[in-house]
Amino acid sequence: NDVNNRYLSYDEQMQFLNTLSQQYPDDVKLQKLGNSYEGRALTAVRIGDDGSNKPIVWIDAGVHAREWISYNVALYLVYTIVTQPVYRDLLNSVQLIVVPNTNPDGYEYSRTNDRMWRKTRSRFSNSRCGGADANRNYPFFWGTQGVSHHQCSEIYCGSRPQSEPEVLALTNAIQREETRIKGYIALHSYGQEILYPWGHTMHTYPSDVKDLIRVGKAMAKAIKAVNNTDYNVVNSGDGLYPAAGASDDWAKSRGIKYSYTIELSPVDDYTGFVLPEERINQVCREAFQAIQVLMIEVKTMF
Ligand code: 0X9
Ligand code: ZN
Repeated sequence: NDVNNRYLSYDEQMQFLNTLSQQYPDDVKLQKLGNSYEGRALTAVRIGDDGSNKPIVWIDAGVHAREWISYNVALYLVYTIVTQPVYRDLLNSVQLIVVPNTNPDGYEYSRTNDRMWRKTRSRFSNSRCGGADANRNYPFFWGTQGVSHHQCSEIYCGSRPQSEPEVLALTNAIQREETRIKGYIALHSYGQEILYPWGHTMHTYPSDVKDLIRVGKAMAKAIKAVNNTDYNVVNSGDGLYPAAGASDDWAKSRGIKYSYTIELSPVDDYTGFVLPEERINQVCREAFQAIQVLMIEVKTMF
């Protein structure tokens, strides 16, 4: 398959998922969560959903359009866990929900017009600038720190929490099952970091931060075992920068215990967001190991 050696268009991504769900109808169920601003379907892939009450790990990717590697990591995860018989056991005790493309409008714009596009593609009347940073648009300490209220900014937080249809669809979908969701990862790039809450401000941590660090380090260790790549485990507010209205903080605020943002490869700003296609495969294999660690951690959480 293609997902580990080239970047796919949104249509190709959907095609890939459709084919997989036809080949594995019992294991791969596609669920439409809503539409993007420009009307593209936001699709969740439900894996190991056999109707029983299992803990859920929720993975979403590509809220920032230019972070292309995240889409491939999400699709590789879906493909690998479904096609490799060795993961059958795990899927019997944990359900995986993957939203491989949370910002399809932005992604297509990044592919065709502006490689460095980050935001959604929503339009505002009387403004020459469009789009909001969907990772500043979640309803938790919305609009407070590390955001801009100017429409032309790369970190414009939107006119109100959940102003972006993509964020509204995702928050609604997560809330429908939040009591069962024990792990959440937002896939981003770049930096090779596993970020844990809180990120809306500095020097502020959840009461169970020790658990978040412990599992974060286990994920980093699993990544390193693949090809000696280092990912640092850091608090997002202290180690990166405070930024309010991000999905990881919101997920944590809803009671999802293990909530992270992973900044995938590279670590250097030489290639930055423009990761060469030859490197897709390794990044996918590394992130897959980290996600497996999280699935194993939550499988007894009921
Ligand atoms: O700024 C972001 O949204 C993320 N970094 S990125 O370079 N991919 O844009 C980090 C978000 C970390 N989480 C919180 N600050 N809550
Ligand atoms: Zn990002």
